[in-house]
Amino acid sequence: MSGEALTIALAGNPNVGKTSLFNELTGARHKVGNYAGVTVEILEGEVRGELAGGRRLRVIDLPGTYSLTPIAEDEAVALRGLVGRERPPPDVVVLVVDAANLARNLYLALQVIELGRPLVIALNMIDVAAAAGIAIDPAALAAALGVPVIPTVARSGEGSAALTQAAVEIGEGAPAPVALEELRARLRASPEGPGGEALAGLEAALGDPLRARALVGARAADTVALVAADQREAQAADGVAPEAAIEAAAALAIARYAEVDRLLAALGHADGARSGAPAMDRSARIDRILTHRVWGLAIFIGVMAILFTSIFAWAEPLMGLIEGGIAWLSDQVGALLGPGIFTDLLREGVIAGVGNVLVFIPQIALLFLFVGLLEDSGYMARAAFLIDRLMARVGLHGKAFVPLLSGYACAIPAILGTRTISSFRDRLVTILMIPYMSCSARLPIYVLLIAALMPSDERVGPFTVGGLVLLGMYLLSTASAIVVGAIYKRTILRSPTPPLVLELPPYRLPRLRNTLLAVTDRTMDFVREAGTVILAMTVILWALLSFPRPPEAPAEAGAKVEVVAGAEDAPIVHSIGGRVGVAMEPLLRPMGQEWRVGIAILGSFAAREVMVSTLGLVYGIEGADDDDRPLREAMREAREPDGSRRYTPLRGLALMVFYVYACLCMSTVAVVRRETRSWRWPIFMFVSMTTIAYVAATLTFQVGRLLGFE
Ligand SMILES: Nc1nc2c(ncn2[C@@H]2O[C@H](COP(=O)(O)OP(=O)(O)OP(=O)(O)O)[C@@H](O)[C@H]2O)c(=O)[nH]1
Ligand SMILES: [Mg+2]
Repeated sequence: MSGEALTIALAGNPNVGKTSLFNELTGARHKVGNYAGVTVEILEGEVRGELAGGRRLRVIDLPGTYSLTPIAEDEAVALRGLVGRERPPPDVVVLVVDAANLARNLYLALQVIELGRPLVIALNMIDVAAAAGIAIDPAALAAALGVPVIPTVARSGEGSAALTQAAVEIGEGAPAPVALEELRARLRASPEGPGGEALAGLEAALGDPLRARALVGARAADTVALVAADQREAQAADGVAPEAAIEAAAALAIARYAEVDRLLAALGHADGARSGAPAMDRSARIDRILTHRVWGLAIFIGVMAILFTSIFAWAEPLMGLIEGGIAWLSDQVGALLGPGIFTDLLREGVIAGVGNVLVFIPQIALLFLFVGLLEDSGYMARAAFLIDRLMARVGLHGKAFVPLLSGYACAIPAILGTRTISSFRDRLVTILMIPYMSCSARLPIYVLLIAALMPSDERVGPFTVGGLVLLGMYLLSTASAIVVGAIYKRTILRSPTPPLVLELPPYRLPRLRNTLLAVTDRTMDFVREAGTVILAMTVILWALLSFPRPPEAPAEAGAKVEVVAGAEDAPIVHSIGGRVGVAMEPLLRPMGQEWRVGIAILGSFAAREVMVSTLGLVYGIEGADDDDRPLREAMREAREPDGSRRYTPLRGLALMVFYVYACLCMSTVAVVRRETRSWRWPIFMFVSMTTIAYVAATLTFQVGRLLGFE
């Protein structure tokens, strides 16, 4: 055997465990979740370990799809990967099938058999099927379909070695079993009527009944370009009138369902596998409460309140520990290097800046942990269902809510996640809504301001004030996203409301190991960002905030800098950064902010977390050398010359509101540009969000003042 790589593609219905299997085979850690539409891009990897003959085995993981007639971008991506469009076609297709849902999965299996590509079936989730009392004999299924069937449990890796072996054999050209030829012969039978005639015409032109079936379906769905193997096929398919193609496709669908029923009967599953399995029964019982229009919503809000309260309570001790470590490090550096500019750079710039962001690792990790567990249990799909009623008012269906929810972690994968939405206008509305969702980069800002300025530990019933204010910020951002979506859907992006197609997966016990790995990965992303973007920004800002220093400052600097009361004596206002902050203060005053915050806002145009590191810098430079109080204490104790608090709870709230809305993430702007293929929408998004942020923060501060909160 040559050392040339063999490519296998993992295809299948959504949520059947393709990515779990991919991770198991390749050792990758791509995102897995208990809802449809997790994977929306083609993932690539290579099978671990030595294979017989020294052959390398490449694996590609495809988005889930219900059929080969795509109606949304993620399904089109799957089809492209399956037939080989941007890349060479795979040598073997491994169709992953949910053993507990065989009836529904067999339809796609027939379509893939029609495509005529070498095929192996992974009968996944046999543990779930067994627990539900569904007995499927892999040998019988293999005999009925004429395709090797390997039972697997993707979660534990059971069966993956047998699967790779079967895939390699088929990929190397093992002849198809006789039964497959029989099945193909049966599938060749043409339906009657005008659709049947169109199909027969195509068959005659191509000389291949199965290709004709695949192409007539593609013609009906307007995806000939994806399915046709060559120019001749494309022309022949284009020759079929669209109406006739649709009719033929419908007749073929009916024929496939009949074939599925025949297969199930042959397997002794005439009705059993079609009706609800016990696992679904149990899920349905739980759902009677969890998706109840009153109880369900109450429980959802309760779950979220517990989530945010625990983020505060559990992270606190760890946060203190990290703060202590950073203060210690800063002291060591000070003692070791003695006073000097370089020491200042290290202590005030690098350590104070980056350290102030790293302090939030516990919160970020906890948020990812909770969301990960909820996703893997299947609860997130219920949350989508609950919110669907609200979403229906917006004119979007629940499918949009899953990407919106993942916007809590980060807008970028969430925007890619909208590929599951079939209508482009609806997809665009969802893309424009996502940046309003509070991503994890906003969490450090909220936590800093709440911990510094509010009585965060006081209890309200079982919850803490800190947890509730945090929950409030998330509710505000979610509600704002929904309102914005409703407005767009009724104005610039008007289109009919699609019906809801939302699958509720059975509840599953989350797999802690998986979730912990994912949490580690995402937290490391955060740390990496702190070590690169934030570090670089911090050093630049440190320089801008430190120079020129007052003694060296030429006369003009001291002469007429527009300085606010109380700031005249602070050396930092002589620096370039300080002057910029002071100059922009008139703009900030309506929303209750002062120049230090202004500098931090400017810094956060690079990345939101820079806001926190910049404030850390400002206080580090301003403070005495032996002052290594945590930033939140420094902010809490900061006083104006007249003795009043520099930051009040109201000012903190206004600033948080600003950060709920402000579009301060250049990566998001870039992704929106890529996914919408125009500059129009990202620019629109940036301008509108920044304007709303300014207006909302100003309103918060002014109304709060009128009401006597300050
Ligand atoms: N019990 C059990 N659960 C599994 C098995 N394989 C996958 N799962 C779970 O099923 C859910 C879906 O797994 P994924 O690997 O994300 O499924 P997918 O097919 O890639 O889904 P999409 O990308 O959305 O199409 C996750 O909660 C997995 O933990 C299995 O063999 N047994
Ligand atoms: Mg997947």
